[in-house]
Amino acid sequence: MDWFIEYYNGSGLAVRVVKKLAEIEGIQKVEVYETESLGKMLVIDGKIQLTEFDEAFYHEMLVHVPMLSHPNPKKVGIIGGGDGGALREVLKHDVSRVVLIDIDRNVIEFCKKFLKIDRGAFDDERVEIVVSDGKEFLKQSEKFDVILVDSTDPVGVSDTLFDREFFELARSKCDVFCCQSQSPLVQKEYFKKLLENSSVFEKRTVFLASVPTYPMAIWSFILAGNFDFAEDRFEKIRGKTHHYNPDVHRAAFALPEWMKKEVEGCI
Ligand code: SPD
Repeated sequence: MDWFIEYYNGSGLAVRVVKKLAEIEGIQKVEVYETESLGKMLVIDGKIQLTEFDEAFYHEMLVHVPMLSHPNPKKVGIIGGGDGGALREVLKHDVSRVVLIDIDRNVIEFCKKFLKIDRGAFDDERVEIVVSDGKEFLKQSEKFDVILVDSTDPVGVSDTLFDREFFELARSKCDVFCCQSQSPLVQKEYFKKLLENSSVFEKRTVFLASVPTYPMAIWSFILAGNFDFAEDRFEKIRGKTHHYNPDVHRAAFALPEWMKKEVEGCI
């Protein structure tokens, strides 16, 4: 058995792999592995995007925190998220239309075939899939109640989803916005760039989640726009989540001292 190792700044995570199930190289290198203890694992351009073991930790926080911070989300845009995990979670809500915009068709096709974490979400009649750059799509798109950004790291094809122009567009196209904002421990420069660029939203904040297979296991998200936690709406999804609940939602906004210092002056 081999080890898959993802390196960060002088440290990393080693995962024992049983076998590689598939690999394709197009605009990104996409790999799916069977691992010894974390289930299937999706890797894009050498970075772990998800494992079956902990993908719910990430996807449920990315989705349910903003979805329960909007009074009645019906139309949702997901930028990135070609693996279908965020899509699966959005469909647990009473939505009428979800548009998933991913730049890489290979990710969608591969995940549908080898990963299957969408659990049928790609075939739901409320869903439209668009293969496009997210920023270009937003320039001509309809308005959404909620926009979620489920991207890879901001190197390569995701780059355009991290600049100021993207945040300005997103602000004009939704009421509530949420993006993954990288590791606040080992990817500080990306995190700060996102904090700065998201300042185009009058109101925004940061929350955290533990995602064991992401760099240093602590992941950050930015929530922006006209958000307000409507806790009573949790009743509609009670029993359907693995990780998310209202206590976890509230706790996610409690920032440790070292992090408060990081965001000081930005929020
Ligand atoms: N380096 C890990 C970046 C992970 C953020 N995106 C994950 C996509 C999973 N849907």
